[in-house]
Amino acid sequence: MEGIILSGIGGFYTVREESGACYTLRAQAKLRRQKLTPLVGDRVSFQPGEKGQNGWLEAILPRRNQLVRPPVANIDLICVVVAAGTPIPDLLLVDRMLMYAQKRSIGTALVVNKADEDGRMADEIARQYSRCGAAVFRTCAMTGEGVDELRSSLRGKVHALGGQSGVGKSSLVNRLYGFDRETGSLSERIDRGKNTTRRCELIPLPDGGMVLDTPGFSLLEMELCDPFELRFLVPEFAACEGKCRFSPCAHVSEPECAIRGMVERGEIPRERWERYCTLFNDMKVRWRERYG
Ligand SMILES: Nc1nc2c(ncn2[C@@H]2O[C@H](COP(=O)(O)OP(=O)(O)OP(=O)(O)O)[C@@H](O)[C@H]2O)c(=O)[nH]1
Ligand SMILES: [Mg+2]
Ligand SMILES: [Zn+2]
Repeated sequence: MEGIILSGIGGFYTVREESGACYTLRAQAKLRRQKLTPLVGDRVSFQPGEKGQNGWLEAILPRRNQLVRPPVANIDLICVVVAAGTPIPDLLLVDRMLMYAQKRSIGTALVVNKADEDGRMADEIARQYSRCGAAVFRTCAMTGEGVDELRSSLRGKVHALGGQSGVGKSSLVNRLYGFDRETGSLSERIDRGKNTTRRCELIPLPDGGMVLDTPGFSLLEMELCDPFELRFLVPEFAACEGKCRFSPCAHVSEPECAIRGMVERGEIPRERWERYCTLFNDMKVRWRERYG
C-alpha cells in the first residue's frame, strides 16, 4: 500500500492512505541500515499491521524536494511567517528562508502577522519584500485580517508555515482552518524554554491541500555553496543580471554594478540588498574556510 507520512513520533509514523485511512508504522530495519530517515510529507509504501499491531514502512518513494528546517518533504509552498512586533523580526532569517526555498524551486509566501501590534512595522516589512518574488500578506490571526486572502492563495496546496517561535504560526493555522491547535504566549514560552509546537504535523484539508504547522526556529544556515551563486536566489536582481561591468559580479562592491544602480534608484529596497551583502560575505568566509 502507499500513503503519506503525516507525523512521526519516537520512531512511529502515522501514514495516511488515499482513502483517508491512517496506519501506525515503524521503519523497517532495511531503511534504518541505509540511513534513510522518513520525513513528514514523504510518500511511502508500506505493509499494514495485523489487528492492533503496527505495520512496516518499507520504502520512501522519490522526493520532489526536501527541507532540513522544517524537516519535511514534498512541499508545494512555504509560508515564511514573521511578526510585526514580538518576537522582534529577524529579517536575515526571512531572507535565508526565502533563498533556501528558491534554491529548491519551492513556492513562497511572506506572511507579516500581528499587523495589529505595529501597523507601521508591518507596512515597512511589506515594503522591503514587495518585489521579492513571494506574495506578501499582512495578517492578524486574532481578528482574521488578511486571512481570507492568504487562504485563497493556499487552496489545494501542500503548504508549511515556518518561522521564529511565537510569530503566530499555530494561531494562523487555527484561524485559516478552524482548528484548535495549542498556541502559547511569550511568558509561557520562556517558562518552558521551548516551542509551543514541538513537532511537524501534516494536516489534510477538505480542499485536497494539506497544511503543516511546524515548531519555530531561530537558526537556519544555508548549505555551503559558491557565494557567487547566491545572487541567482534574489529575484529582484534578475532584471539587471548580466548588465554589470564585471562578470561575474557579486553585486556587493564592484564598480559600475547594475544592481547597485537599481538600489540607488530605489528599484530594489536598500535593506534587502544590504542583507544580501551580509549573506554573501558570510558565505564567502565559509567557502574560503572550506576551499582555501
Ligand atoms: N496581537 C497578536 N497576537 C498574536 C497574533 N497571532 C498570534 N498571536 C499570539 O502570539 C503568541 C504565539 O502564537 P503561536 O501561534 O503559539 O506562535 P507559533 O509561531 O506557533 O509558536 P511556536 O509553536 O513556538 O513556533 C500567542 O500568545 C498568540 O495568541 C496576532 O496576529 N496578533
Ligand atoms: Mg506553534
Ligand atoms: Zn553587479
